[in-house]
Amino acid sequence: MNANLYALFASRFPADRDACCIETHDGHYYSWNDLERATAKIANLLASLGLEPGSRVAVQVEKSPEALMLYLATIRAGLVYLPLNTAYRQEEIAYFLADAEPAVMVCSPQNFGWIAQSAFKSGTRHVFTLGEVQDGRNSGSLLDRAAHQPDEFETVPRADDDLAAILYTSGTTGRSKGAMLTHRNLASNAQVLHATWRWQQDDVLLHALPLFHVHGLFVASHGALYSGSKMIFLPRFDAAQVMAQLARASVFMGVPTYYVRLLADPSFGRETCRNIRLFISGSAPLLSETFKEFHERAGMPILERYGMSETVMLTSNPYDGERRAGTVGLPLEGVQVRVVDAEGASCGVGEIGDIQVKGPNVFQGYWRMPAKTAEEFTDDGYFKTGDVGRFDADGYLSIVGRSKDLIISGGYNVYPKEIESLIDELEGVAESAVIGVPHADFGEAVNAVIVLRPGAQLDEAGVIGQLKARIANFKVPKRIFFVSELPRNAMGKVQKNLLRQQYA
Ligand code: MCA
Ligand code: AMP
Repeated sequence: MNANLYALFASRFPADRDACCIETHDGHYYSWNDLERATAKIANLLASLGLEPGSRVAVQVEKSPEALMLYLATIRAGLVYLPLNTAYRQEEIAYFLADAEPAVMVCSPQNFGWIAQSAFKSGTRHVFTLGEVQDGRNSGSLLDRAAHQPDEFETVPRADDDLAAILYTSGTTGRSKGAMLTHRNLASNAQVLHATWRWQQDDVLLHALPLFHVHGLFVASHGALYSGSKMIFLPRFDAAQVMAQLARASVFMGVPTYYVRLLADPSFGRETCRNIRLFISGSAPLLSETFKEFHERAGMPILERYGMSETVMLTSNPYDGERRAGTVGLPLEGVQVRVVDAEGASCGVGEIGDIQVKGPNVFQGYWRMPAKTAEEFTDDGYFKTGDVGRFDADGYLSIVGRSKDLIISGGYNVYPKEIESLIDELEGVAESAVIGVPHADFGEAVNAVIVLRPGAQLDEAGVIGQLKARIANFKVPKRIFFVSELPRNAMGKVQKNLLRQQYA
C-alpha cells in the first residue's frame, strides 16, 4: 500500500469533487477537482526537475490556497516539504538554506532577488516564486511554469518512514534544528485527531493560522483535508475578519492570542459563533481567565490541546467529557505520555516532572544531528519534550513550566540564547539576558536586560533597530532595560527568574 500522505487524503476527498474545498475571504472558490489538478500540475513540474527522492523543497511564501497546493504537490511528488516563517530575514534564511540544502526554494516575488542569490550560493538549483506581484516583475513564477504541465499525476509511492517534512525549531544552543517528520507521523496524527475531535464531512473550518507551522499546516489543514471538509481561508488572523466569518464555520483553531483578541471585541458572543461546534487552542498556555471568559461569552468551553513540532499533537481535552481549564487534557489514543523525576522514575499523581512521549507521531530525529537526536531520547525510546508538567488523578496533564529556556510569544517560539548572541555582538554591549515577561496580548513578550561597556552610547531604540535588520520581528525584544550588572548565583549562572520577577 502507498503510505504517501497525499494518497491518504485523496482517498477521503468527498465523492462530489466539484464541491468547495477552499473558499477565500475575497470570494474565490477552489473545488476538490481544482485541488487535485493543481497539485498534479505542480507535482509534474517538480518531477520534471529530476530530483533525487528525499530532496527538500523549501518554501517561504505568503498564505494562499496555492501555497497549500504547493505543500500537497511536494508530498505527492515524494519530496520533502520545508516551510519557513514569512518573518524570517536574510541571515535566518541563509542558515536554513545552508543547513537543509534544499534542491528547490520557493519564495515571494518581492524577495526573489536576495533569496535567489542566497539559494544559488548554497547550492540550491531551482528558485521559483509564488504569490502576488507587487512591482510588475515576476521572475520564475511556479504557477506559470506548472500551467503547461499535465493535470494528472500518479502520487509517488512512499513508505511509512519516508520523510514528508522538515520543520525547523530553534535549539537551546541557539541554532535551529530540523525536526524530520515522516508520512506515518503526519498520517497517524491526522487520523487520531479526526476521531478525537469528531470531524464530519459537513464541517467548515475557518482557517486563520499561518501555513508554515504545525498548528496551521498539520493540525488545521490536515483536519479538514482528512475529513473532506471545506475550509474558509483568511490570509492572516484579523479579529474583525474572523468575527465576520465565524457564523459560517463549525470549527475554529488558534493560539491563545486569537481568543484574547476576539474577547476584546465587545460584540463577540453567542450570536457571532452560532454555528461553531468546536473552538481549539494550542501552541501556548491558555490562561484560565481566558478559558472562563470565553466559556461565558461564547457559551462553550475552548478545547485546549498540546503538541510540538517534533511530535505533532500529544494530548487533548475531551470532546464530550469535561474540558479542564489550565490543563492540556489526556494523551491521544496511541500516544504514550509520562511524567518522570530527575532519575527517570515515574512521578505520582500531582507530582511535577519532565514530560516524555512515545508513539507513531514522534519524529525521526533532527536533520543531520544524530548526536543531538540521541541526547533527546531516553534508552527506552521516549522523546524528552523539555516541558515540565503533572498529571491529576483523572489523567489530565498540566504544563507547569519548561526545562528548556524558551519564550512563547503569540504562539511563536523565541529562544533567548539566539537573541542574546546577537545582542552581545552589538558594539558597546558587555553582556545580556533575554527573558519572557507576561503580556496581555501575546501571553509572553520578549524583553532584554543589557549591561553596556563603559562609555557605550547605545539606547533602547538603537538596539531594537539593529536587531530588526537581522531577525524576524517577533523575536525582537519589545523592551530593553539597561543595568550595571546581571544577577548571578554562586555558580556564576544568570538568575533569569529574578529578572523575570523584576521586569514582570
Ligand atoms: C507579530 N509580532 C509579534 C508577534 N506577531 N511579536 C511578538 N509575538 C508575536 N507572535 C510583531 C509584529 O511584527 C509587529 O511588530 C508587532 O508585533 C505587532 O504586530 P501585530 O499587528 O499585533 O501582529 P499580527 O500580525 O496581528 O500577528 C500576531 C498574531 C501572529 C496574529 C498573534 O503572531 C500569529 O498568527 N501567531 C500564530 C503563531 C502560530 O501559528 N503558532 C503555531 C506554532 P512591529 O510593531 O515591530 O512591526 S506551531 C506550535 O507551536 C506547536 C507545534 C503547537 O502546539 O501548535
Ligand atoms: P514548537 O517548537 O513550535 O513545536 O512548540 C512546542 C512547544 O509549545 C511545546 O514544547 C510547549 O512548550 C508549547 N505548547 C504547545 N501547546 C501548548 C499548550 N496547549 N500549553 C502550553 N504550552 C504549549
